[in-house]
Amino acid sequence: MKPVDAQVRGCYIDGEWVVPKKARLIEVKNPGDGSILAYVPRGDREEIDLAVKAAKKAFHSKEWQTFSSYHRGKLLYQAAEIIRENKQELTKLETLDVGKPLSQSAVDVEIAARYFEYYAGIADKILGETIPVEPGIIDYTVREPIGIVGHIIPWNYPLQIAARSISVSIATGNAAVLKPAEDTPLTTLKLVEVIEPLGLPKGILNVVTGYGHEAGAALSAHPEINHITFTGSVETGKKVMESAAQNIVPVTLELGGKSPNIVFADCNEEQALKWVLKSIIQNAGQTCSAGSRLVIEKSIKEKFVRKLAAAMEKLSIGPGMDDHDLGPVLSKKQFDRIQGFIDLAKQDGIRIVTGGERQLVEGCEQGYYLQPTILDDVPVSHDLAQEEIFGPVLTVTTFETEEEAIEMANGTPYGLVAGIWTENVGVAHRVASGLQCGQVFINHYGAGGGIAQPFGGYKKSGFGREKGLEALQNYTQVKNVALKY
Ligand code: TXE
Repeated sequence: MKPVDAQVRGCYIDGEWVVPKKARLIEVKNPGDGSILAYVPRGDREEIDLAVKAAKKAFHSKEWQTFSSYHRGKLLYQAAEIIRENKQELTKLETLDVGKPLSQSAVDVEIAARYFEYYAGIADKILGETIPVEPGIIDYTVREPIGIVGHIIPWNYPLQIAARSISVSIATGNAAVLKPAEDTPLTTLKLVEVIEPLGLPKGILNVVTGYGHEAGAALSAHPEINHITFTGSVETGKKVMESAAQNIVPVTLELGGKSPNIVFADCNEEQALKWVLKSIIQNAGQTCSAGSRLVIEKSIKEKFVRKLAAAMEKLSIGPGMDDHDLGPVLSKKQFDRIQGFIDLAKQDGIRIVTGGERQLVEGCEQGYYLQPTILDDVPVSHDLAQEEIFGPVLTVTTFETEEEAIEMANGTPYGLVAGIWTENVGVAHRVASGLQCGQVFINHYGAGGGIAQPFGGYKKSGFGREKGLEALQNYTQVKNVALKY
């Protein structure tokens, strides 16, 4: 695989690939074996400013203002086709950059293409309303683009989130500036490279690579952006919100979770086992919606956890390029963070049912591989049951009544996703209604594929919704027009 050549590619600003004059570079590493994949520019305030100014000029240009919604949609459909034509290369690049198994990266590429198709179809269906205020007045609303949207992208699903950001921004008629995560910028750059020939007006789409505290901070504090979308940690989300507040810029924040799978004794055990497992090992647990807490009815806990542990012990661990069940975690920083939580479990005498150790993989000594881990009977208030671990680590807590299950599920600062496992429809809907979170799956985890379903958090998981039609609220603003005749 030929790495992205930073000397040639650099940042994408105003329709040009530019390497900043200072040419300070960031090493991009392969989490699988620690090797260097590429170098990208360490953009900061200066490059962000150039990108925002280019976006602003492009947004107000006659070319963009007269670019019909039909043509925006058509271009997005073509982008989806191009993504599929480049599926192999994007898949490999995502695996090299993030570490996830090839089969999971292939799904990410398909989802990226589908975001473009979904929002392509919407481009010419962003409707206003007429409002019957009083006789002699015609009153209507127009949903207009918000302007320049800044997107701060995380490292765990970089291609999917870049595709979502670009497709919805363009569909709604905005201009975009993307800041990929410093660890995983390669598929965002590749995506922009492959769709470049479609001929978007210069400056409508820009990418500045760089560190969060430099390029990311400069983007969220820029006075000329009109909206910012951020996916990442609560701590960084607060900083983004504070900066945006200085300029009265609205933000959409997706800040992760501590999502429970609530398993009742009458569940379909086979399905529950399958999805509880999948939801914690997907992308080595580095997923905002990971099912990281098993909240289970006491009477079936022992048997269920035993079977779950047996299934975990059968999983293969190794480089994403060999498509194992579990790849490495992203970096030493992430590994140390997860290991810190496992050490805490040991220190506090919490039973480790399985896992809990680093997995050495031959030939990949510089990669950070972790055994999938189950921590039993974790008290609800313990840090392990409260904080996002962001690794393949599942905590187990038991309940005896439905009310207790709801209370436990809601008992963290987060509120992103929850799974409910029961054959009783009444219980399923009562529990769903009692949950304080943005998305509930019943007898599945991830049903529906995500693209058309609004996604976002309650409580500290953030606010605003990405995906689906709901996302259009963030990317448009409403103008009311009244005419007296
Ligand atoms: O996140 P950061 P990190 C959680 C997860 C993980 C923890 C730390 O628990 O273990 O966060 O990961 C940019 N102004 N999630 O340190 O810092 C940064 O460059 C503006 C959950 O990687 O939030 C990157 O592009 N931007 C999660 C993005 O923010 C800044 C996904 C995310 O980085 C910035 C990722 C600043 N001051 C981590 N500092 C999810 N919700 O899925 C950094 N960034």
